[in-house]
Amino acid sequence: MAIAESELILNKDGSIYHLNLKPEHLAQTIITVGDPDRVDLVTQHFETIECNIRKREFHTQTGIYKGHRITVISTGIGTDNIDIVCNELDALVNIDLTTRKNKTERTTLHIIRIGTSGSIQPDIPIDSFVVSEIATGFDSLLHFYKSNHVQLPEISEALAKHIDLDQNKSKPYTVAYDKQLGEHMLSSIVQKGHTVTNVGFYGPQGRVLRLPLQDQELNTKIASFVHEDKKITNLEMETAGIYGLAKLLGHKAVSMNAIVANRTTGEFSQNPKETVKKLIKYTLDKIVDYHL
Ligand code: R1P
Ligand code: URA
Repeated sequence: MAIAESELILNKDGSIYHLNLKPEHLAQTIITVGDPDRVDLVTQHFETIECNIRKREFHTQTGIYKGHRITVISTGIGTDNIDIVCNELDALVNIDLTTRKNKTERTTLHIIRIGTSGSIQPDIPIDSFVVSEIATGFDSLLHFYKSNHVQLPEISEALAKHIDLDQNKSKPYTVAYDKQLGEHMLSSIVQKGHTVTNVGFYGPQGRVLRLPLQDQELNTKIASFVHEDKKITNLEMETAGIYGLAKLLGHKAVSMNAIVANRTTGEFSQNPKETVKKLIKYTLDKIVDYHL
């Protein structure tokens, strides 16, 4: 059955609705970043850039780095945007946009997030790097899909119990990285972690400016949760959504976090851009030796 025009929306030039991309614009290796301006920080290392397309917060460039074709796309902030980016990227490779039908042969994308994050452990310092081995989402994105088979419910349930989750908040969901891709990203300067994906930057991450929180102990409780001898390491806003949708759609994903804030010491990086730049170069070179 062809997918209706209201469901798979194409622009007049045949590009997909929000991302404004056509299938030929996309490489199989995709780096996602939150900030549209960070796309140039990645592609400044490229030998060539074949396209530069921008609509709303979605800024895309595809080019060649050390002989490898890579697409870099900004997602903006939050898993609501991740829903759009993952579904539209997948449609570009796995749906025939002319017939509006699923292709019989599937393409697997390698999706690598490079983003900033806040540590919630004193021993994970600012300007260090974390690969999310596990991501737990406190948004509710994955619950809108049939997704039990990709989730790790024992972790979500134990965490919900440990923090005495308020019943008005959505149930957490937990998904792992692609093991092979994720382990390849490790080194002496990049450690594994368990990332919590929050539905906001302030209240949902326990920040108080002027508004009191429903549970002011939430971060402390999250930080003291232990699963198989491992603690939750960091907070950000996209990883669990990326991991969940990538697994459901048959893609491989990993999230690389540049720690710019330490929520236990109250420190913020003196030079977050430099830290992000280091993680970008590191990740690009790891992608090249993965032979994607
Ligand atoms: C909040 O400042 C933003 O920073 C982090 C969070 O996930 C959120 O998107 O990632 P980026 O630096 O990739 O945007
Ligand atoms: N991004 C987040 O989501 N949280 C932080 O504390 C820092 C970056």
